[in-house]
Amino acid sequence: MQQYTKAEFIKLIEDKLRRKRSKTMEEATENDLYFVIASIVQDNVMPDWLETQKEYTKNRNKQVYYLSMEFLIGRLIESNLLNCGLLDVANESIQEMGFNPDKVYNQEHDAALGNGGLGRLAACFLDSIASLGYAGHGAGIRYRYGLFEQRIIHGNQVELPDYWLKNEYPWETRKPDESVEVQFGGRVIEHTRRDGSLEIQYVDTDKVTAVPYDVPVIGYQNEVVNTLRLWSAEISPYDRSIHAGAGAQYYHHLEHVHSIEQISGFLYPDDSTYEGKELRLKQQYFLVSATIKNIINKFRDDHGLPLSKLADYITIQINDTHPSLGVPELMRVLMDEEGYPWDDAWDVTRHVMAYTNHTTLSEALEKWPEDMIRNLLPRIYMIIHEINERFCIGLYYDHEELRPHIKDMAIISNGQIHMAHLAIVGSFSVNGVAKLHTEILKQKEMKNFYSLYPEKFNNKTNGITHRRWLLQVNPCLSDKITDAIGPQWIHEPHKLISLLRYTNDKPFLDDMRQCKQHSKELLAKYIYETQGLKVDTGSIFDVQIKRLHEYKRQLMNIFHIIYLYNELKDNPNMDMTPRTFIFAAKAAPSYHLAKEVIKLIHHVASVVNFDPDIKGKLKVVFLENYNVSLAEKIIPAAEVSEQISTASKEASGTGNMKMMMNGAITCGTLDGANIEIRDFVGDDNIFIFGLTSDEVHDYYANGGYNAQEIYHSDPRIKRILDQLNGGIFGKEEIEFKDLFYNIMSHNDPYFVLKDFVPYLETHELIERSYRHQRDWQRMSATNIAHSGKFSSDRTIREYATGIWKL
Ligand code: CR6
Repeated sequence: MQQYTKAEFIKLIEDKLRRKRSKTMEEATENDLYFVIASIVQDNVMPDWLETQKEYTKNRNKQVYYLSMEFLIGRLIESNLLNCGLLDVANESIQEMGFNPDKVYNQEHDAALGNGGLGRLAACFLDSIASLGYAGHGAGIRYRYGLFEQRIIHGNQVELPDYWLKNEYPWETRKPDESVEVQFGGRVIEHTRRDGSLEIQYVDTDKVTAVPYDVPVIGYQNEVVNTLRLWSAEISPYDRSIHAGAGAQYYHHLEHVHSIEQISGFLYPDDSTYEGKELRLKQQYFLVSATIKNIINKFRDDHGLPLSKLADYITIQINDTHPSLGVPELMRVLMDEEGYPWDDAWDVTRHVMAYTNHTTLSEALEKWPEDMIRNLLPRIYMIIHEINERFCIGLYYDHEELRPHIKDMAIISNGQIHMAHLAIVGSFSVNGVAKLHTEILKQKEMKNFYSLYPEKFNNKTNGITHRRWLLQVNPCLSDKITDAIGPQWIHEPHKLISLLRYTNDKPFLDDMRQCKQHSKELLAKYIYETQGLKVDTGSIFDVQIKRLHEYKRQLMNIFHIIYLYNELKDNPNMDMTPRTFIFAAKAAPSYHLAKEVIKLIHHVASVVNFDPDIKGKLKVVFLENYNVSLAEKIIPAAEVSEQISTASKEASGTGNMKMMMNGAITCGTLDGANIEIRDFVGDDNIFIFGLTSDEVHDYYANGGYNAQEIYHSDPRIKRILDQLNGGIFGKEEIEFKDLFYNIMSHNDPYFVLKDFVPYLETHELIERSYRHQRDWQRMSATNIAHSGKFSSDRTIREYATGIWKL
């Protein structure tokens, strides 16, 4: 990748400004600068992008396609500059021109094509795949509207559409020549040919054109550029010509165009719950059908080999069950379009597809009504039906021990299609995303499948790209690390472990502390600028940022804040290190209880932050519109990382890894990847509390525990709940009866009260530990040292060697 001096770079900016924006330097705005710098980067990567693709074809590399309904890529400008080796020169040039680099980069609209962890994981994976030089690409949907923009009005979440494409998106290239057709609806006609084989025809289908938009995925200073291909749904040229007409016909035509464009219209704002909308099903099929056509066309062009060899060259990794229609779709193409008999097509399919499971929450395990698939995708339905028949018959005859379980394992049962079952049966690998999660899959949720296919199941603990989540977001800390242990950690993040030698090194610990202080000040400034609220930068910055969900238990966090408030009210002179509790979270628009929690946080903040008795010892901050860019501001400043899900519910978590990498100490339950963090850093460097996953399962098996009893026996807890229900936090028009009754009448399904006292005691320990700053910094350094294991480079190497065989 070409490198430049500052003078050369400024000259490039000047030229581009003139050509692309018809402006001189003097007239340029921040937005102009952003745009021209992005297009300089884009120009710069083009040769490497073409070269990388050529190389892959020439070397006949095996390629992986990461198929995902979500890619939460956030802004690309800084990470692209960083990966191209141009970040420093860009920063200096921007400054020289009298602008602030952050403000220029902030001009890029966050691309929020994802809900949360699963989408962000996909983005981190792409970064690692390219940075490690693997031949791997992303395939997703170019939603015109990403995840909604959150506004808070009087403490309530309000959703606004996120029209991220309102300005030109400089990173994408439209490739109309590579468009493919996707068909919905219609009827299937079967003819028996003379030789007895079956010919399948589809008639009266709705045809949609899938147009690809390619975004480069730039490896870290290695000249590798892979592709994230995002598909957009458009009306087919054929439809455009035959339906054009006058009068009513014209309006029908417009409606038809609209219904097609809806397919890539918006991202479902749902996280971990199953949203049974037909449009969502259309989106899923649109993604898999377009991608599989594209893969097959390219495979033909590149290799000229028969498709029976597909699995030697291609793996399709399906990100959760959302793209699991890839299984019947590949079968369909192989049989109906390529003439392969069932057994051969099945053999290819089962060796191409690999499935990652990201949740065991039953409400999030996708099931589609049989009728919906039958109507929308008649041929796909026939194939799923046949897969199911053959699977169940095979179980019956070949696995007597599983006979009693056939109805639980079937792909189609009770009028529903179980997508996880389809994904397991149709792929060669099934992986969970953290050790505990994979164990739960094997021993509980997918126990029968595990006994049938033990060889398919494996674990790949999640990871995060340390390039974005340390190098880019925390330059101060990154520099200090490099000063201490040299720059090798950037290429080999496991080398961060050398920091263990510095856990008693005063100068290093001082440096680290200074960086944290600097990040806290930047965040405090942002809080002040956005909310007018002053926070004490000497207080403990305690952070919980993630989607709002009952199982993540933001409610327990806010209960603890109420508890501290009550303690301070009773005893205003109580000796306590000041605390700033920082939240950011979006709730699914129709998730009532989650929205109530947001309202409660705001309500508590409005009382606590302004009560003079508290003497500034407690502050509660809720930052609006959580997204990747906001996370980048908060994470470097975090000191306590709240990872407090009900054990067994959080498959992995990735925020836990990001905060650990920036020196925060985890306060968490034994859930998801917290367990592995604990295993690496040791009990002394993490604050663990609460029920274990086995205990939670035992309670569920025995009908839960008795929440009422805790309420009546612990006055601290009773006081908090009463304050919500008619007391100071729930008076008159503001009341939180639903939250109250969910605990009291529905028996606290996420064990908030059950874990509350251990949580509170853990926080007392945290507060005491923070007083010993040297020890705290030692813990912090130990966490950073071990965080290299949670780089997505490690995860991707495991996928590449264990599953993809690249
Ligand atoms: N919500 C898990 O809940 C995990 C990510 C990525 C999630 C979370 O624990 O870290 O996936 N699951 O593996 C789903 O989205 C279904 C998530 O982001």
